[in-house]
Amino acid sequence: MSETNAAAEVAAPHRYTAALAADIEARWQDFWDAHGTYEAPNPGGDLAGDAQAVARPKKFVMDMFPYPSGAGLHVGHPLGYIATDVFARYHRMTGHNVLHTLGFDAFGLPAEQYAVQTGTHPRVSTEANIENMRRQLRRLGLGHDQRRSFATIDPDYYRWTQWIFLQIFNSWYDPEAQTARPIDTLVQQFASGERPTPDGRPWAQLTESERADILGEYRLAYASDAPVNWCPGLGTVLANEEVTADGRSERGNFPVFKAKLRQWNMRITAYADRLLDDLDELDWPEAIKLQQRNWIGRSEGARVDFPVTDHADAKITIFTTRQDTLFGATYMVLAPEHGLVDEIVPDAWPEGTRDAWTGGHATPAQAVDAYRKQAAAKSDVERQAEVKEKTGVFTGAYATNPVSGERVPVFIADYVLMGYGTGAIMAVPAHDSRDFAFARAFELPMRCVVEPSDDRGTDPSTWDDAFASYDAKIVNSTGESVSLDGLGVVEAKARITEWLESRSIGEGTVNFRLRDWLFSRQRYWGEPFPIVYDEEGVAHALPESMLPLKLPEVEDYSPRTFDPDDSDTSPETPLSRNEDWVNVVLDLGDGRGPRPFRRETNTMPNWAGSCWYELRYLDPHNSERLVDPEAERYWMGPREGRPHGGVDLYVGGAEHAVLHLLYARFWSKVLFDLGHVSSVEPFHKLYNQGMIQAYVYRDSRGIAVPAAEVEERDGAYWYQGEQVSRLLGKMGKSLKNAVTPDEICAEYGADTLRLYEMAMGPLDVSRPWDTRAVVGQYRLLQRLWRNVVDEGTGEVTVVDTEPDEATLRALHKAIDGVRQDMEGLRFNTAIAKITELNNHVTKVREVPRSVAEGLVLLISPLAPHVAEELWRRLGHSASVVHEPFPVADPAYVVDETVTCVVQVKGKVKARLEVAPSISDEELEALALGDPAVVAALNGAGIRKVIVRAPKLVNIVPA
Ligand code: ANZ
Repeated sequence: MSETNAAAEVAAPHRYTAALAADIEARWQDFWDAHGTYEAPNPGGDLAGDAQAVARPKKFVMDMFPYPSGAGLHVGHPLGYIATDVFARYHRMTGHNVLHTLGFDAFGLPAEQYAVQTGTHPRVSTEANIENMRRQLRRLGLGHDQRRSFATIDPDYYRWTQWIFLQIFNSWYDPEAQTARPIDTLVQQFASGERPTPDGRPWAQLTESERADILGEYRLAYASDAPVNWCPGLGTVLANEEVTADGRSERGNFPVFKAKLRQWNMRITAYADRLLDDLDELDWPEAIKLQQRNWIGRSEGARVDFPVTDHADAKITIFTTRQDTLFGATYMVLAPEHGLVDEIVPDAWPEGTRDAWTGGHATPAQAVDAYRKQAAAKSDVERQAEVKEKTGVFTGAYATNPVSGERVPVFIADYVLMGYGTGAIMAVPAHDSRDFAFARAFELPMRCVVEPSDDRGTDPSTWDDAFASYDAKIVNSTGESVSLDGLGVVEAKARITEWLESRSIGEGTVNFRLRDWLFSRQRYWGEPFPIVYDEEGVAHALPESMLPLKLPEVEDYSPRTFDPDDSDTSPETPLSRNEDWVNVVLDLGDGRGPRPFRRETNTMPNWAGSCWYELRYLDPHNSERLVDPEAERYWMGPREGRPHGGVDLYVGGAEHAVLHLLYARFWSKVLFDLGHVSSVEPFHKLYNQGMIQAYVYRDSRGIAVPAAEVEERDGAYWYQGEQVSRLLGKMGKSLKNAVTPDEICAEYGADTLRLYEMAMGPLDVSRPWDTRAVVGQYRLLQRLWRNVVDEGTGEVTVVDTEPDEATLRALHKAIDGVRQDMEGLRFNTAIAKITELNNHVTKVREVPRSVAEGLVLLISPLAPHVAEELWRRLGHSASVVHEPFPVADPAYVVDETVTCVVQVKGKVKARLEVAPSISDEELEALALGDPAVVAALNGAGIRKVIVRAPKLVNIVPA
C-alpha cells in the first residue's frame, strides 16, 4: 500500500477500496452459495422447486462453454460470461425464472498432448484445470446454478452422448416423410418386400453381413471407406470443417491428405434442406446465417446422361447448374478417381488425338495412370484453387452430346472433384472460366450459347475469359427436337429440363455442398464409440445397459509418431493398444448368448460433447433418460406455436459459425424426429460478442516481449532500453500480453472488472484492453458508495425525504433508459446512464433513500456484490437478486416543455410546446410548418426569420 493510500484509509476507514471490495465480494459469494440464490427450479424432478417461480415466464441464458485450458482465464474470456450474467440478473429482477449455468467442454487435444509430454493422465490435468477455472469464475460473481454444471468428460454425461450416438446409428432418414425413423421400420420394409433389396433377393435369404451393408447405406451414423482428410501431423483424420482453405489442419497447421480409411460418418446431408430452411426461424446474426447457407451450399441444376461412344451400356451422368448451356458443351471431364474411367479407356489413342491431349504417353491407360498419381498428391482445396493453368489428359474415349448429337472428347482433370455432384461435368468453355482455361490449354472448341451483354461479340476464340451470366438470352441452341434460342436463362433451364425428363435422359436435381460429417478420430481423450464388431466384422450397437462405456486406461496416449509430410502413413489409435479392453466376450441381449467381439477403437470428435449440452443443463442428474420431457418442454419448448423453441439467448464467438452450431442443430433435429425433444432447434437467439484485444509489443527480431514491462516515452515504446513496436492483436500467454482477472480483482475488485468489461464498448465489437482505464469504473463505485455510506463513520447517510423534481427526472430517465439497454444487451450505454445519475446524486446534499435504492437496484445486475452490500446496509434483509427492477414513471420521463411563441409580422399566430434544448434550426422548421403560420403567410415568400430558441420565432414575409 502506498503512503497516500494509507493516509486516506486513516481519514476514511470506510472508503470503498480494493480491500473492502474483496471482503464484500467474498462474503456475498459465500452467502449466495449457502442460500442457493441462483438455483432455478424445474417444474418437476429432483430440481423441482417453488411453484410460483416455475409459473413465471422462463429465460434460458447460455454461454458457449469453455475448454478448461491449463493457462486459465485471461480477461478476454469472461466478456461473454459477464454479459450473459448481467442479462440473466436483469431478467431475474423483471419476473423471470432464469436458468443460467456453465459447464466445461473438457475432451480434446491439448490435455492429450500434455499427457504425451508429461505422462499425466488427461483426466488429472483436465480436472485440475477445471478446478482452477471454477475458482476464477467464482471470483467474478457469476450467478450460476451450480447444481446444473458438469463437464463433458463425466461418465454420467458422456453416457448420454453415447446414447445419442446409438439413437442416430439406429435410425434412417425417410425422405418421403422428411423425418428420421427407427431403423427397424426400414428392416420391416425390406422383410415384407415393400422395399426391394438392391439385387432383388428376399431379405430372409441375405446373410447378416449383407444385411448390415444394406442398412449401412441408410443409417444416420455409418462407417464408410470414402476418402477422408488424413492429417499425419496430428495422427488423426479431420472433418471438412476442421481443414483450412489452404488444405491444412486448423489446429497445428499440418498438411492434410486424402486417404481411404474406414471411418464413422454422420449423415448430416439428409438434413441439408431442413438445416437451410429453419435458419429463417432463428434470431441469429445475418452473417452467421449466411455462412451456414454458403456452407450447406444448395444449388439447383440437372443431371444429364451422355452416352459413351462404342460402349453400348456406358453413359456418363453429369451434374450441372447450367443445363441451359447444353448446346455449348464441347468436351467432358471426369474426376480422375471416377469409377467409369477404367471401363471406357481404349487400348490405343484414337485417330486424330492431338499431342497436347496425351501428356506424352504412349497409351491412354498409361496417361490416365500417371495423371491419377499426380492428382492424388493434391488436396481438394488445391484442386479447386483458381489457378489459370488447368491440367488433365484425354481418356481416349468420346461421348455424345444428347441435344446436339455432337461427338465430344472425354478428359480427366483434377479440377473436377469426385465428392461433388456426380464427379463428372459437361464442359462449356464459352461460359465457365475453368472450362475456358482448360479449352485454351488443350485447343478444344468453344461455342457461344449465351449472348454476351457487352461488346465482345459471339466468337469465344477472341475473348479473354468466359462470359458467365444468368441475365441474358440463349443463342445457337437449336437441335432436331428442341430449341432454346431466344429464351432467358431461367426459362431455358426449365424448358430443357422438361425435355430431358420426357426422354429419360436427365432430371432436375438439387445439389448440396455440404458433406457428411466425419465422426471418428484416432485419439485417446474422447468418448469411446458404443460399437463392437463381431467375427464377421459386422458392427453392433451396445445395449443401453452397457453405457457408459468408459475410457480404458492405456500405457501410452500418443498417436504413433508420423512424418507429418508423408501421406502414406496410416493411423493407429491409442485405444487399440489395450487388447484386454478391445477384445471382449459380450451378451448383447439379442438371444445369441455371449460371443466374442472387438470394440471400436476410434473416439468421437471433440464436437460431440457440445452437440447437446444445453439439454443436460435442464436435467443434469437424470440417470433414467436423456432429459425429462416436462423440463425440456418448459425451458426449450415450442414458441408461438412453432416447434422452433430453443435457448433464449446463446452468447459466444463468431468462429463457431459452421462447426459447433451446425452440428448441434443437426443433433437437435434427429432427437426431435425421434421424439426425444420438443424443439427442432437448440438456440433461438444467438449473439456474437466481440473480442478483447491487447497490444502486442515486439522487439527488432519480431519476438513478443512482456507487455507489462514496456514503458511509453515520447510516443515510443521501450523494453529494457530497446525500442519495441506496438500492434493490436489477440491476448494470450504466447504473446506475453495476457492480463488475468485475478490481477484486476486483486487491485480493484470483481465489480470494477465487470463494469469495465461491460463499459468498454458495444458488446459485439472488439475492443482493446487498457488496464489504466479500469480505474474509471472503480471511481464510479467509490462515488456510489459515498452517496450512501459515510466514509468516516460507515453510517448510512440517506434521508427519508422526497427527492426534488430534477432528481426525480434524472432517476426515472435513467430507469427508462437502462431497462431498454438491458433488453438490447447495450450494457455500455446502460453504464453511461447510471454514471450520469450517480453524478447527479453526488451533487445532492442529502440523498433521499428512494433515489439511493433506485441507483443500487439499477446497478445490481452489473455490480452485484456492492449492490447486495448497500442493499443490506439500507436495511433490507432479502437479497437484491430477486428484488423487482425499478419501473420508470412516464410522467418524469417525458422532457419538460416550454411554450414558444410564433409571430408573423409581429402578430402572434401560433404557440408551440417544445423541448427546452431545441435548436434554432429545428424550431424554425417547426414554426414554418405550423398550419396557422402557413395560413397567415398565405403563399407569400419569406424575407427573414428571427429565431430565439426555445421561446420565440418571428417571421417577416417578403
Ligand atoms: C456446365 C456449366 C456451364 C457449369 C456454365 C457452370 C457454368 P455450383 O454452382 O457450385 O453447384 N461442376 C459440377 N460438378 C463438379 C465437380 N464434381 N467438380 C467440379 N466442378 C463441378 O457448381 C456447379 C457447376 O460446377 C456445374 O455447372 C459444373 O459446371 C461444375 F456456363 O456445368 B456447370
